[in-house]
Amino acid sequence: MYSKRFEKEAFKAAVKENVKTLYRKKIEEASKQQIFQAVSYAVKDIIMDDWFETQSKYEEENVKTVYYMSMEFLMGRALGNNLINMTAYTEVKEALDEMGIDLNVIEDEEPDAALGNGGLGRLAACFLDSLATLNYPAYGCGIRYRYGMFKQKIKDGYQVETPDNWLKEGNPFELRREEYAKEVRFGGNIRFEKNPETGRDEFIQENYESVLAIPYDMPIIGYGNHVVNTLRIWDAQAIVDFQLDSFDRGDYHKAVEQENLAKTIVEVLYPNDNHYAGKELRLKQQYFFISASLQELIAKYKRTNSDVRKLYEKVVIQMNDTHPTVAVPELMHLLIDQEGLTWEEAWNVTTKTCAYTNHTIMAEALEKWPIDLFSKLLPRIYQIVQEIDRRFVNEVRAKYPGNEEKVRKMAILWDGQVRMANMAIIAGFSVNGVAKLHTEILKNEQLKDFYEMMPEKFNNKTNGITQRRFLAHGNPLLADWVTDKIGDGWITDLAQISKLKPYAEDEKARKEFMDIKYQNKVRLAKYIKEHNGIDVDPRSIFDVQVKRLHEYKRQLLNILHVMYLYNQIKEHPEMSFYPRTFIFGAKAAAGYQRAKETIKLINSVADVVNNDRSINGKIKVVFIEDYRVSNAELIFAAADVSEQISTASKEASGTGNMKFMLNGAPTLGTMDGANVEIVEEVGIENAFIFGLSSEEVINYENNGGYNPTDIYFNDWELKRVIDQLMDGTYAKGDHEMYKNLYNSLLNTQCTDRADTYFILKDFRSYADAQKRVEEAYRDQDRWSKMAMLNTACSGKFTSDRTIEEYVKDIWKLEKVTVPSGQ
Ligand code: 26W
Repeated sequence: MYSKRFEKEAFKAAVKENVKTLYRKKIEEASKQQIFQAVSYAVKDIIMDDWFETQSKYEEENVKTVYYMSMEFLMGRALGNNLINMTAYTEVKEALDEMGIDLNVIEDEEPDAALGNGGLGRLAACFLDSLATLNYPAYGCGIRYRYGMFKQKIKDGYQVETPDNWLKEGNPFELRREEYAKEVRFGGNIRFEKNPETGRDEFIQENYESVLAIPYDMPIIGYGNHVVNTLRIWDAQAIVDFQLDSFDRGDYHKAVEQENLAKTIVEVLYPNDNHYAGKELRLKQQYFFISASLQELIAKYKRTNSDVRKLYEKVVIQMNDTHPTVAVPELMHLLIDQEGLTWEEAWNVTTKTCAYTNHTIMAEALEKWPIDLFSKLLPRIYQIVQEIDRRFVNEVRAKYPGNEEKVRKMAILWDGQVRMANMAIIAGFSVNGVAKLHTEILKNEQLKDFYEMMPEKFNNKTNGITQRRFLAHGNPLLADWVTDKIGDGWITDLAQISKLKPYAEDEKARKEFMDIKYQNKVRLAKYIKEHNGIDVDPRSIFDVQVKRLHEYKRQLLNILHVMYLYNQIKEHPEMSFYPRTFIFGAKAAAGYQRAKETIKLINSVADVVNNDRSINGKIKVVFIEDYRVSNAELIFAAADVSEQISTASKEASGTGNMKFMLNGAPTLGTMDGANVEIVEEVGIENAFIFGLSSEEVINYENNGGYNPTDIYFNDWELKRVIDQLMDGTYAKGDHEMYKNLYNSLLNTQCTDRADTYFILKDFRSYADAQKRVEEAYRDQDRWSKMAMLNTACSGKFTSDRTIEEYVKDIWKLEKVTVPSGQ
């Protein structure tokens, strides 16, 4: 496809030339990092024509565009993925081979763009990949954090966070777009004036602080279609020299203040996942990137369209959770105060432009800003929120006369707080959940009142993942095998992967499939040896749980079960036991005590178990340091078992579960989030399901919880495991080390309910499911069928399908074709 421009010799020459002009070096003298840079610049050069063509085509055809607003884009590395999507990976690999350079080694030089926490940020990245691949006009809008997700080091078993200076060596793929800079204002006060000419009320912000937002563009390459979309992330810069009132010029204090404001705003990604902390700086970040993005989007619209009252015909804004919800009042503000629309006109535009995705039902994740803080930082925006709220409350009262309970639940402003989810639902024309079960819980429980009042807004969009990164790039052996069997249509049409189903009955194919899994396990074993110094046997079952560390995800259940197995093996050395490697990877939010204790526990269990020769290596426990997108690709490819064991009802969807499935790992999980749909696709006989159902969990919760002490006293093996948290077994005699974990399970000492996440309640059922895993694995015939069927039935879980649904039901975009740049 790119054969003409991807002329091998020209590419090689470009790499050499880049090494020379960037570093004044010959290729033999250049470091690996320098070669990475040189190769990336050569690749970017090739991207440029298509990028240019795509954007001109969009402008020419004046197409409707989706703006995906997100505080997080967890992109991972760009080089390999770009090459895959340019369909040039093999050619470039060959070209570099001829120069004595190993592309894989060069890829490892690239830092992950880790501008996100977990699921929500990675989903945004998968969506951008799918949008470009499906020929849809789209922008991702976010923040160019100086420091992304922290790097995790494990010291003495504890997590230590270090800064992620991902821009240190420079980012070869980004483009700074100084010419699109925008001013963003904070604080001050609002002066109200009647314009004598128009007779309209005008609101003027005075005594504010401001920063300059400068966009950096990253190319988002569609697979084999010459489409290059844009991820636009904003950097902040002091505005002092830019546009201060003449009165302020030379004000040294102000200059320093604005310098500081600019520096702090984009300094760092908040590393909290599913936990709202209420920090002023975070609200600043939100307003900063939203205001800049909206100003730019309106300016862009006006370049080709005359009537801003019809903005919604060309623009749709998707709000990735409530984090960008300040877009609602900001759009109102820009339309009213700058574009001169009336309230009604502006509201009409806003409510036809904005849509909202909910990613969690966890109460502690809901963003509720103290009115105090909100109104001081964003005085004009706050006035608008008040007016939106006033009008909405009137509507509620008209619809439900005398029912103040409805107002209490649905108002935006309540109890001294601005409730962002309520604003997103009230102003959005669409509210979607991210898996069937999640959407049902939103409608019937969490957002029940809203659903009753405006059912037409609610819809489900089950999440998906991109097979380009998580199969084509991450698992090249399996990718080639699949292509060999069914052709390469799956790369852009994952539904075709179902053509593999018949091969589940083919013994030779099954063996090939398992051989590939084995080789991927060898690859991961090597990584583990290099990074952890632990020897693991690739013939053992690789049982993997990788995701953010959170109590509701129940890594604790997993490790308690490992402790239980270890006790059993010690007690009955003769017992038959299939060797298992339990692999964990997880970052804990820096201030999340129990999560950090869980990491320490996993590492301590690893220490004890891995070094106990008496168990003959039957169990190994590995905690992979700094779990992130780039090592995730290796991990999914090598997994035998996918642990998706959240307390039912708590995991909105999960997307890791889909990546494991695609790579042929059956799910060991609860009926939660998208696991429900995975089971629907693959059949319950090809998964290992256990535990309370979401109804059961919700039922307990609505009736004051349950009492774990009965279970504790009636199950001596489980009791022994829990007691081992306190008896020093895994703490070199220290009896305090895991007391927070112990208390969270049984006690009383904590403010919340004992065993909030039903770990004791689900323990036996989990242990039983684990037993079934072992039995199934012993039968390699049966296992290989299951594994292959998981891959074969994963078609639904491509983000391409998800994006087509967003387009059809919410965004209403048209596909645009881009001719080759040549
Ligand atoms: C304000 C603090 C905060 C930060 C992040 C609150 C909430 C979040 C995110 C919504 C957490 C998140 O990543 N949620 C995950 O979203 C994925 C994509 O939809 C789902 O697959 C996961 O189940 C959900 O936990």
